[in-house]
Amino acid sequence: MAPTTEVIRTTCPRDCYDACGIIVVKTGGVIDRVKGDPDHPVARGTLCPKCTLAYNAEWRDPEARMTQPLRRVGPKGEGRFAPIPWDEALDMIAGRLRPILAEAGGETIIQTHYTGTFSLIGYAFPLRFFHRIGATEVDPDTVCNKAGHAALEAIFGSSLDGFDPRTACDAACILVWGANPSASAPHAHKHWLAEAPGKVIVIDPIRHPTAEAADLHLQPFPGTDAALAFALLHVIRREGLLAQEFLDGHVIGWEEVLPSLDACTPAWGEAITGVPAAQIEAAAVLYGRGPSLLWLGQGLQRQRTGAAVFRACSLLPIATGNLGKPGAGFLYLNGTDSRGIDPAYLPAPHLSLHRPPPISHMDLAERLEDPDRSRALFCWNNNIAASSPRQARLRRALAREDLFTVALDLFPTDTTDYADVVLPAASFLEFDDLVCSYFHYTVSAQVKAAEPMGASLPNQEIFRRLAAKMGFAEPDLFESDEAMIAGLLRQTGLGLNFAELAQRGTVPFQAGPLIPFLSGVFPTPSGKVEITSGRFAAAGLPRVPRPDVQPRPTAGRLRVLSPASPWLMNSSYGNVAKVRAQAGPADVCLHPKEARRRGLGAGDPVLLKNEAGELRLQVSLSDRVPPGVALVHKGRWPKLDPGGANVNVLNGGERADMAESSSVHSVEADLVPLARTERSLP
Ligand SMILES: Nc1nc2c(c(=O)[nH]1)N[C@H]1C(S)=C(S)[C@@H](COP(=O)(O)OP(=O)(O)OC[C@H]3O[C@@H](n4cnc5c(=O)[nH]c(N)nc54)[C@H](O)[C@@H]3O)O[C@H]1N2
Ligand SMILES: Nc1nc2c(c(=O)[nH]1)N[C@H]1C(S)=C(S)[C@@H](COP(=O)(O)OP(=O)(O)OC[C@H]3O[C@@H](n4cnc5c(=O)[nH]c(N)nc54)[C@H](O)[C@@H]3O)O[C@H]1N2
Ligand code: SF4
Ligand SMILES: [Mo]
Repeated sequence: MAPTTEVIRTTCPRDCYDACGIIVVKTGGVIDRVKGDPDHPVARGTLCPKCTLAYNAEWRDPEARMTQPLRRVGPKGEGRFAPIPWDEALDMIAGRLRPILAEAGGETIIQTHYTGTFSLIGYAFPLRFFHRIGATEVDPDTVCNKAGHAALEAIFGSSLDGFDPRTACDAACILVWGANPSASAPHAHKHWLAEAPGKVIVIDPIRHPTAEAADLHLQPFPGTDAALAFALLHVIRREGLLAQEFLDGHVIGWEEVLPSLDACTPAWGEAITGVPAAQIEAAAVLYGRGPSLLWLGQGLQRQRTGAAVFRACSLLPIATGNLGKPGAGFLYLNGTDSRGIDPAYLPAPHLSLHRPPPISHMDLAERLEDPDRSRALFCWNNNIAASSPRQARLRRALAREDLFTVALDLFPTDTTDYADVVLPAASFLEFDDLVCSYFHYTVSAQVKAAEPMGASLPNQEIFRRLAAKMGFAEPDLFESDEAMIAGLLRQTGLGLNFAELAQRGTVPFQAGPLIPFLSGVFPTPSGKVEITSGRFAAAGLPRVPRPDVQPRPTAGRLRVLSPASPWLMNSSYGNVAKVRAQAGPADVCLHPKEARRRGLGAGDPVLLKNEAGELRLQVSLSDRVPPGVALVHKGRWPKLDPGGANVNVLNGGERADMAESSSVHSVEADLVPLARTERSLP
């Protein structure tokens, strides 16, 4: 008899705008293919190449995955471990935590987490455990997008109520500012933008494939976007495209911005940003006539002046009244609240008796250097040794013998190499959960397609078991996945149970497009858009947004941009052999003129070097990158590259201007040629 074939519909839970629908094909009870769901409106039958490669190789390979709890047997950082049973691993952890809690307090237990998996329960349920013990959270958004959130919340009262992508059919213009959908939202690039009836404008220092496909690409030097926004506003006002009624009725502070527009002519804008005045004119008119959508990238705010940039860019929809109507609005990230989900339900912060202040990723290395303030570290859904700032310093701190470290992951990463105990996490193919795209207003089922590999367990089950070992009794710490999924689905009001959702895969949250701020009332203290919110002054920023820019790098230095690679998902897939083959050796991409000026050619070995560290790379050439900029993609695994480092070794952890957030795209470095023979050094 031929083996039976079974098809399971599920959802990709990576930190990606697309949240693709997946088809898992099983033959004789074993998965033999993971592919795009042809019926899914975003995936349309194909996953991105990186996920296709990873989900059909290492993610299902017991040789590549971690399948048992491990106890360290070598020096920290070497990654030498012995397998141990779950009971022993959890006893060991509980045995270390109890005295720390009794003697030093929960705040000396540092926990870092993020979006390694972004399914709702796998992402948030473990926080219940950390709230219960009063651990110090490393605020996850500080490594990614917190400055932008802070600025948008202050101005609009929310950073999580973006336009509904379905409203693109009503938009005459879509402005993508400092995002690279061709890498970070590949299906939005391929379908959503390509099919939008309106004109597409991209503002990005790099001519990435989305910029290339756009009707208009403005290429400012990094860090000059606030000036560009003001030059656009100058033209918008001059052309009579201000939405005076909206400004009069719904906005606080516009009249304080107006005087500074006079000087911000397109010629001035060109001199400061490098964008030709004619392009500034054209973009301003296109956007200003509207209706227009504004996609604010996360890359855009990873700057020292990230919040100032967001304040300036936000003036565009405000001044032109592109808010609260079809075909208009801004999008940063769309939150789950707008799908009815109570943000406090999964993390259950009420379990904390004492909640120590969170710290920033910018301060993580320093905190971990201090034995009095950090006795233990938990790292889950997050690969800090690859992705957090101050890489060299952080790794030295992680090597502290007395820092009791627990890491959860699917794979033996640079971070797990430093752990005392490693706990193997099950993959998204191995448990039920829900996924909410942060772009599309949808709700999706993540459906178990196989048993957890080896002895691995989903994050949530690991923390339920650890809570039991600790002798905790609060029922919230033991809530079942089934009960939580049912509870979450009830909150959405969709009227579907999990089996029904699983059958459909993905459903829209509502039939037609959501229109945020439709009532004209904003969730700010005044109910209006607050350009001059007191939160800015409290953060030490000017009361009124200004066209300030960051100084260009000093002579000889390059601005290092380290955005998303199309082949990697943050640091995920850094170990996938076929992905590594596609991504090639660690490279720094330069404009041919920049390289020529320095006497360098393709393939030449170089050192990028600054106060924080140095990184050995190979030169590649492309006129997509402007002169003065070095493009080095994020996410490679340090231990698999020469020198055991990646681009974060150059990231000194300097903060953005708000919310203790990352300014990694402001990093500057010198480029030092190496002799060809030095290339083969270890
Ligand atoms: N230079 C530079 N650095 C950056 C950035 C940049 O632009 N430039 N961007 C920053 C940004 S935006 C982010 S979000 C961070 C993120 O950086 P990372 O922390 O590297 O993020 P991921 O690769 O998404 O996930 C982390 C780990 O989660 C694991 N994982 C996957 N599924 C599960 C699971 O179910 N359970 C558990 N326990 N683990 C799982 C993966 O194997 C992976 O090792 O990097 C930041 N670092
Ligand atoms: N393939 C892939 N997809 C991903 C990820 C990944 O690592 N790989 N990561 C996921 C995560 S965690 C996140 S946060 C998102 C991030 O997705 P995006 O928001 O797209 O962020 P980045 O890739 O960091 O940078 C986007 C763009 O910002 C530009 N940029 C940098 N500095 C400036 C500036 O000063 N001005 C302007 N105008 N542009 C600037 C960069 O050139 C880059 O093209 O992507 C998610 N999707
Ligand atoms: S990472 Fe993004 S593009 Fe790739 S399969 Fe997952 S959701 Fe789709
Ligand atoms: Mo991110």
